Amino acid sequence: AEGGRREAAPELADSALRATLAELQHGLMQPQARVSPKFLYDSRGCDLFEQITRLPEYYPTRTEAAILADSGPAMAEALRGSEVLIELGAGNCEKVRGLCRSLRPRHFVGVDIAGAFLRQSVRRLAEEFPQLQAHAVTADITEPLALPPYIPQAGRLLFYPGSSIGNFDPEQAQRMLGQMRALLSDDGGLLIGIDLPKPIQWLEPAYDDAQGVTARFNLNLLSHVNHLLGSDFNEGDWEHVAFFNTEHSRIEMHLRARRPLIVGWPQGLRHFAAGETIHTENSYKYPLPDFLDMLACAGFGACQVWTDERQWFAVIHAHA
Ligand code: AVJ
Repeated sequence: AEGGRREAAPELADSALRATLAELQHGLMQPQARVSPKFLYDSRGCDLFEQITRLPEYYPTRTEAAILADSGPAMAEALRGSEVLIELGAGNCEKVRGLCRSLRPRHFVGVDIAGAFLRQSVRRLAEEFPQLQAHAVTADITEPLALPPYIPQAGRLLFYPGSSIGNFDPEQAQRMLGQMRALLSDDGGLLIGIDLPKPIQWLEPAYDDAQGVTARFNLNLLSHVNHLLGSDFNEGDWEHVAFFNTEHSRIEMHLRARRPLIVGWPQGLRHFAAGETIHTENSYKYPLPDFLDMLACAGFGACQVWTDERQWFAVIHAHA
């Protein structure tokens, strides 16, 4: 399609925009084209992800919520003294409410790449918990994270729920766990949710639901990329694909070209053959022992694990 090219995202700062454009272009020009899953989360993407968490097929959110609710008192005991609750990828700040109630921390820090959405959620949380000093930090948590100097060092609990760590390949996940450990002094800890391996008949529908919400979520990435890059992707030219890659123990999401396509943007273009894909997301399902090894390698100490009766999902507290 011609004539659809716009100026690239004018609201981003120059250097951030240059880095984003370089990253997008580089991924799109690879033999197996790819776009990072972080580009799924523009404001429409955040709304669609919230809808996904309520789908009957999407078990992770409600399974984790049930674990957090059912293990409440035992968990609160294990997490005693956590004065500074820091949620990575906080999004709508929905999951942290229970912890705010049971732990009564003095500070909450929400960290997320989607700044405007985050600030709104943090504002709502602050209204609900008037004693809480609530802060919003807009950051890409894959980058080494520096927290503002007014966040106390002692008594930090990092909260990384939702199996978001599953989006990263094992090497990067290992690196990120190391970065998390580096944010903590010896009295700190990490509370992390991970999705566990299970039969494909449950895994695949969770990422390819009957109502097509996940398909819209995946396709929306193209509109976000158009906005950032000034490209001329048409959602209608692409099809949502999700499957479990057994060898790597991960769900893969792709967008598949329905016909031969030429996609252009101000600095380049790419031909796609019919059936060629853009890889948009991995969602790793780590066996629990493997993940506990990764925590130990990152320098974490004793771990306590809570899970559901089917062992579909685990919430792990790792001491610094
Ligand atoms: C937010 C990364 C945990 O991998 O399950 C949901 C994202 N992608 N449906 C996941 C997602 C498609 C989700 N995480």
